[in-house]
Amino acid sequence: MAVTAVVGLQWGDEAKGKIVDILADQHEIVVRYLGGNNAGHTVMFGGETYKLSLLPSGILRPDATSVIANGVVIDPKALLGEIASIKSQGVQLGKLFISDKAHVIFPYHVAEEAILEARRGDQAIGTTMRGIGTCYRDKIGRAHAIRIGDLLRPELFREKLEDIVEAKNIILKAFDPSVSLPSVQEIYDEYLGYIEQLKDSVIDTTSYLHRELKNGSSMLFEGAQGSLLDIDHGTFPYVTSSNSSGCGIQAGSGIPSRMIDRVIGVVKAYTTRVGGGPCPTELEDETGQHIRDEGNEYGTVTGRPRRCGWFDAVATAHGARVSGIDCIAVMLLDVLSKLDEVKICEAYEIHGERTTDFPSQLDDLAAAKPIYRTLPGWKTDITNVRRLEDFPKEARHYIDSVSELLESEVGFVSIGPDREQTVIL
Ligand code: 2SA
Ligand code: MG
Repeated sequence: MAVTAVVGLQWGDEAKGKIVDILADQHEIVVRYLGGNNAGHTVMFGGETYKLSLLPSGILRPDATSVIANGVVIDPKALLGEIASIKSQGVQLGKLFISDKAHVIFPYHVAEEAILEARRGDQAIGTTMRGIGTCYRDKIGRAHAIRIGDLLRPELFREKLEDIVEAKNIILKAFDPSVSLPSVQEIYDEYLGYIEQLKDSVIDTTSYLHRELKNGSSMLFEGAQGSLLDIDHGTFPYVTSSNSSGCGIQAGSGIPSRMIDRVIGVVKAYTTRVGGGPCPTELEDETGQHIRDEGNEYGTVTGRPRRCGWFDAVATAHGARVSGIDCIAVMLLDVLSKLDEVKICEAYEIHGERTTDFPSQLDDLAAAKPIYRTLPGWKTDITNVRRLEDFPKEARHYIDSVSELLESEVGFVSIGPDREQTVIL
């Protein structure tokens, strides 16, 4: 298995971390290419639970190399905190490389996000409040951006910071006169302290990854969030601020997609969403609460209850198309085991018309009425199943229906949190 990518096809939290963990020991290098400490990956092994946010899952394996590539936005304080917390769990960390081109999150990014979200009132995006979107915006805007490589050049860093802090004070105080940002000196000292601790890991990861590809090293690209949160292809503006579908790999790492041998699209057997924005199959009833309880559907980073609903094949197939997948991993199938019947949304009705195209406009998506295919439940504990042929026929039927609607083969079915609770096809 030379170069593999694992990408979420829904609104994040598809349990990508589990698939990455299963594949990690077949790959020498694990690469994160987008997002930041908004992501939450839970990996369980040896009876321990590890919560990762910014660190690639490869970090839990001493023989793997983890790369935080250029497309990631880095809050160095959060990164150092995460490293310390994983170490305190007794893990011997693998080697870590950080891109000198990755952009840096500063306190003014977090402050500005709080102001912008508050101004949206009941239309708030429901972000993770980590300064992700405001940092990406400054990257695209160029004028107020600082990269990891800049922190290694103290004079340049200081010069940029003076200009930026002045501008941020003008902008943020116009919104909210009571805003109080740390001074240039405070930020400068704080961030020089962080980079001092991280500097041995900072390299040009693009050149490194290309060299390793030439050497024949195996690589695993670890997605964060999901395809429907993609800034271009997701449910804008209720999205994250980066290309969180498979599209992001190339820009976020410098590795062209034609060099990737296999893209695995990860889907949950139902739908969840955290934050605002339309979600056509959401169930605001007992069944929705049942799924939330059975699936323990609460945010890893923020602890927010996730919105739950039936599997949405229209939305997920869109995620699958833009991500260019080779197979799917169907996760958390066991969560549906107690239900008498299960539903899959196979089309939308929008303003009286049936469609399987995922709408590009938010008001059309908000108007979409799911057209369901109802399937019988399996009403059996499936957590001990290890082979596809051992699933009850109703569960097989469910898996086959998902595969048919996504026009993709199934590569994995997960029926519990443990590594062993995975049927590999
Ligand atoms: P942001 O903070 O700018 O990226 O938020 C924008 C939208 O993206 C959503 N988002 C997520 N959705 C699901 N899971 C995410 N990661 C954490 C997790 C979230 C948590 O794994 O559970 O703990 O709450 C994630 N990160 C961003 C977010 O909800 C906004 O809708
Ligand atoms: Mg998550």
